[in-house]
Amino acid sequence: MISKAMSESLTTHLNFELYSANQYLVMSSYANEMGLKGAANWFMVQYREEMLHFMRFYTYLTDQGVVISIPASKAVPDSYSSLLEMLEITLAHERIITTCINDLSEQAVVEKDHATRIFLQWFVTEQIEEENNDRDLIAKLKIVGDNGHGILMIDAEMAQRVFVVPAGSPLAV
Ligand code: OFO
Repeated sequence: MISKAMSESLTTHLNFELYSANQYLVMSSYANEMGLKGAANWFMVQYREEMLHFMRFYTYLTDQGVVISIPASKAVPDSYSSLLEMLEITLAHERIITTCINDLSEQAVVEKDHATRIFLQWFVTEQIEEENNDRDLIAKLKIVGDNGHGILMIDAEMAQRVFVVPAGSPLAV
């Protein structure tokens, strides 16, 4: 059994995951238009991961008998000055998501809702990887600065990212 307060908090977060997916889909499109096909691939993989995160929350909530709600989603920015700016926005966003996951975990502990606490554990670990990936790319982009050759090398690295469905994931998208 899940409390009304916990299900409302999880539903709010489910909508953040959807916003994350939308944000990375727009960034993929923007990177493609900049001629950075590798970055477009990287953000597309990120989009697909976020849709899986969304589906994890969806499946958990529906398994708990909760009907989800999806209010109108906030518009995603669709103009960026550089790949570095896109990744800085990505890292700032993921840090907010980490705080949300920690707050949800805290709420689960306070409510003695161990099912939700265990469900959230996967996300606690996932956020370490998410932030680390972004920090890594930001550091490299700062090293190369405006050097086009350097940016293209990083773009080639971003082209290598592959979408992998983790074991036990709900419907892959
Ligand atoms: Fe990018 O994070 Fe979802 O959870």
